[in-house]
Amino acid sequence: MFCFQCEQTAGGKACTMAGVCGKSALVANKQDALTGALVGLARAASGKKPSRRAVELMIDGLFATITNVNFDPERIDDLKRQIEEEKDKLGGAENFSETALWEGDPDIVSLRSTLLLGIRGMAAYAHHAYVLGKQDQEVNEWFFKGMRAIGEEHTVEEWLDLLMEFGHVNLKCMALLDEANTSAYGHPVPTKVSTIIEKGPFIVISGHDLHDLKMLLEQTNGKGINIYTHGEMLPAHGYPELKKYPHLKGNFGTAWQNQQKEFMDIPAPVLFTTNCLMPPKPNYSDRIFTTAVVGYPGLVHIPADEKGYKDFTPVIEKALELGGYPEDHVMAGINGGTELITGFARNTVLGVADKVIEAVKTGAIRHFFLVGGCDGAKTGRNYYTDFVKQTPADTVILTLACGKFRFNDLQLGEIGGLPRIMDMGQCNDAYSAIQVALALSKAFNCDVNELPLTLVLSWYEQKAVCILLTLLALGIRNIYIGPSVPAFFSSNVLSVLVEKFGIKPISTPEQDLKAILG
Ligand code: FS2
Ligand code: SF4
Repeated sequence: MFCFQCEQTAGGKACTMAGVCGKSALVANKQDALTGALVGLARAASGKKPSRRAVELMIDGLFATITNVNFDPERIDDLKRQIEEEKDKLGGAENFSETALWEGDPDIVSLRSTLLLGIRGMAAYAHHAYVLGKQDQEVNEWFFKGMRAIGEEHTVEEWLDLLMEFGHVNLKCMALLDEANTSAYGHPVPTKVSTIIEKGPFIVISGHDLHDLKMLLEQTNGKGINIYTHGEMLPAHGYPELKKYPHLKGNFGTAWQNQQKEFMDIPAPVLFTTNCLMPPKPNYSDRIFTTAVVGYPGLVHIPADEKGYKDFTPVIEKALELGGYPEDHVMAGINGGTELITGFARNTVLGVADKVIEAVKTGAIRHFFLVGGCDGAKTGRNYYTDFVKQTPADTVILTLACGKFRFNDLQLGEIGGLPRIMDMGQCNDAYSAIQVALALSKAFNCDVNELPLTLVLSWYEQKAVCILLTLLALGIRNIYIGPSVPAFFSSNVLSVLVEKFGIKPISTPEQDLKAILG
């Protein structure tokens, strides 16, 4: 096996024996073969219109290879079989050799991998949008174009052009998902979220898929079962059409890497709608359920029927059987806080744009930081907690994705009635952050790079890759990135990124804050 797609890759280089994430060599090799088959599907579709099924298989095949999504060799085989069926319907084509994916000149491997990993990330967003009935032709076509490109030779310049083109397409895909989520559930509003788990039966729902949450809320309505979000599902509390359910009670635990500790002997089932699933420990594995493209051998999987409906009865029965905690159970955040606040997506922030602009003009707000991205297990990630703690009182922290659990329970006070930490949502809500930045640059009549705004990003998996490529394609410079530089950036590719875009690996909070604030 060879896999270097995530931040925790072995030795900071590559997993070659087994994945640090728990992915076996068998599954890694099958995922490579699946990727080769997706290139084959893209080749077969060249000059033709792929069916809706072919598009969805392209998306789901890519999504299934994202870190911490699918560990089940049989499910990967089954996906590949279906993809090849669709490929044959399109007249057939040769698959790309799976070993060729990671072989060749180190710079070319780096560029090809960056594109492939970005496309995998975008597939997750396209999946969430299509289950809500939203597709975009340009985005769909680009999956095929991009996967064909993966199987071809290109010069360094051509690869860089492809990466920038992809960045723009991913912005479209994030816009599509934003449209899908907000048209289905309304625009998020600021919402306080409790971390106290009330006594009685409950279900924990993890991952990013709001449609799955909605179906679960409907099926548990009036049944005496409370629903708690976990990880990236936290921002769901801000959506009017989801928060209206009184049994959507609060949030359970922190970010994904703590699940093996937090789920220990949990008296409730946990439903994983997407990443980040870790191999479950025996003391709770009977309580983990998967759905959509998530998979792990031995876990109960809830499939969708032809119309996309899912019957969550096994999860509901498990919740009633386990019964929940006998008394209210407090699950404080990393810093001891028991109340979180979310819902500061673009509509809310732009709704108070006048206030924000005024605060900048009067100097009440000196600087904005977007401290966002993935969480992970590395100790170096304390950087993000310390960074936020050390930001001066006249600065605002916008955040998104699961990295926020490092600091979202801190009480940092307010500026002019606005909290100093504003949770904009999930990783895909980077779209909201981009819209806010563009609106501010318009209001101040300056380039985005001239705004008093610095992006301090943490990465872990491939959605961070697609977002980074979008930011670069938009010309956003001087992004801080950590906790480490991706293993798939060769030293030459990294040099280009540093030179062209001013990308900066994080150092220490003290040093970086000093450099940013002068
Ligand atoms: Fe966190 Fe994991 Fe959101 Fe990533 S829950 S690292 O998938 O996409 O962010
Ligand atoms: Fe290793 Fe990450 Fe790949 Fe898992 S996803 S095998 S941890 S590089």
